[in-house]
Amino acid sequence: MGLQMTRRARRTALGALVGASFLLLGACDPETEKQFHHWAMPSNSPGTVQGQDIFELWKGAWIAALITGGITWALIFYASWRFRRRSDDEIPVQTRYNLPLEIFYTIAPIMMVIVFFAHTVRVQEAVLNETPAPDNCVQVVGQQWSWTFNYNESCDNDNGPVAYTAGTGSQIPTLVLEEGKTTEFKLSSPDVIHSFWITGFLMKMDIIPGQTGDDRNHFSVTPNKVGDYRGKCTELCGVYHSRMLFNVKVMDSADYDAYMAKLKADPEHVSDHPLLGGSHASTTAGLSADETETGGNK
Ligand SMILES: [Cu+2]
Repeated sequence: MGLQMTRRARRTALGALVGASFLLLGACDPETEKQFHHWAMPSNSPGTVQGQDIFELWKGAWIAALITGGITWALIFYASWRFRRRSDDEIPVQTRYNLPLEIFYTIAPIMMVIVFFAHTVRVQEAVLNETPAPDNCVQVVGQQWSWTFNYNESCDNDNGPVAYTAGTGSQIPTLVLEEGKTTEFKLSSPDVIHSFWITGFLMKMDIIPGQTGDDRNHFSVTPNKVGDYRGKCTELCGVYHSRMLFNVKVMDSADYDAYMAKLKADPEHVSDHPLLGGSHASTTAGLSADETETGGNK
């Protein structure tokens, strides 16, 4: 019996050691280490004013979960040690009902869900709050299977002239944003539901086909850190869903203006109306010429 316990204890210690070394090994990689400091979020997050609220919510959820986990583990270990079997011919008192305990473990999770829910609603309100006058407006099109970004000349006129960039299945487009300025995204899809996600901004939103004008899903961001970010589609939207990547560059105002001036001077990137997919989806962007719409080669 004594020997068994020792062997088990030794095995447990070995397991803990292996686990700890995995953690340490992971922490050696600088990117992973940065993510540890960001509670497993991308190292360049939150990246926007609005993302800060989301980041705080995420951190709070982690802390609450860790406290709950700590208490639960402590109770498990305490109970299994304190009420262990002490000899071969005797078993510990068998308790079937404990009303106070049962009330506790019914009420406690309900309270937790209420608190999580309240904070989630609060942050959601803050993040989706309309910004009265955005500085820049971008009409984003997610189409099978890439992205088109229409930069409005004026936020007052969604149907007016735009400068645009469009990706294809084989070329990843880049969305350029201005640091310290609020950009409003209006999301359109000509085909199926996609989802617009800039990972470092900690915020994503579905793109629903059929929505037009001001009824489209939309939200605003105010990037506050110059740098490169990654974008993805997070709605399984077809065979080449995995190709729906885009890059995001946040630039200071001088660089942004220079980029826009260059884009507007290029006849291949200007249009007198936004490209919102439809007939454009298979020509302007989405597919390279040698691929059929269902993904095979022509
Ligand atoms: Cu998609």
